[in-house]
Amino acid sequence: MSHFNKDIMDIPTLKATVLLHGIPISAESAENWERVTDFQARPDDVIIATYPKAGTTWASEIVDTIYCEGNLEKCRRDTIYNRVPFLEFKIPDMPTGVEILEGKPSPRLVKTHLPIQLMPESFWDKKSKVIYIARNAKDVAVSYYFFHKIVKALPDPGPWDSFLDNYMKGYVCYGSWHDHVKGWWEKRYDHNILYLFYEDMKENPKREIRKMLHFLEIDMSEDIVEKIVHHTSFEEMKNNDMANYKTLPKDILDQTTTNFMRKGIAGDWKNHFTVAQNETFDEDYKRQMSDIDLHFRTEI
Ligand code: PPS
Repeated sequence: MSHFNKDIMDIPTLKATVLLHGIPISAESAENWERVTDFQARPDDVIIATYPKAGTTWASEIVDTIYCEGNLEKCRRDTIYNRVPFLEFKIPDMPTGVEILEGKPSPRLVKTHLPIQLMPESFWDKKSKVIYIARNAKDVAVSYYFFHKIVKALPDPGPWDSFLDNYMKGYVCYGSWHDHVKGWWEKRYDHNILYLFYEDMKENPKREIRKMLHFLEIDMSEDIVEKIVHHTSFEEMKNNDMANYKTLPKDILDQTTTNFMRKGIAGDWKNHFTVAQNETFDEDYKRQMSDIDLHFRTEI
């Protein structure tokens, strides 16, 4: 696990975060922490858990479309952040994720970026189902870098080189990618967890949607599955205002320079990592991931 001391909290990418049980979390969210910890789960809650930028919105749209039995009209009833509320979300002058979730009828879909050790206990007590999506560390780094530029609640990422360095050390909101993916992987058989990979979803979305359906114990005709594959493709979601976050005001998310739905591919890191950055990253990665049998594809 990464170790933090007080000095590192001066690092620019950790601005506006505080350490909660050793994990940097947005200071706003931390203010609401008791409500998050005490969150009352329901047995039929379905949680989409991810490290940021791993495909949360994609998986959320898929699961909501499954729950709407492929009725696209129904999927357009509201924005993705209202259909699948963000558990630990808190920014000024908006209802918190917990508040939105408490007001929702069952079955609720819940988004979270929490590392497994910070999940509210109630999810385990109630045996709620969790779909964890993991994405390779390099593409996440690039996606997270661009996201820092457009989301106002996160600090400016600074130059790419220093962002990458801080990311490798876990000095970003939600901490170390390595610890996050490993933590969820190690506990995947202790709870009701389906662990999937973004790259597999890109390679064969229908196969991965079938895995979700099996896990959720839902039967679905081939026609509807095909419809879900199409509706949740990158191009469709990019143009769907109920999924692309375009409904958020600019002072929360400013998509003028970069879209939230940016590229949606596996392997974009090659356009951003220098040869030297890649070597340093690979060396560090080997060290951090040597203690676990968990393998990612950085291209497909
Ligand atoms: S967040 O803010 O953490 O909830 O972001 P998250 O949704 O996890 O990740 C955003 C990245 O996922 C890409 N995306 C998709 N890829 C493929 N297919 C579909 N349908 C899709 N929807 C979203 C999105 O483009 C972000 O990745 P990058 O690499 O930045 O394009």
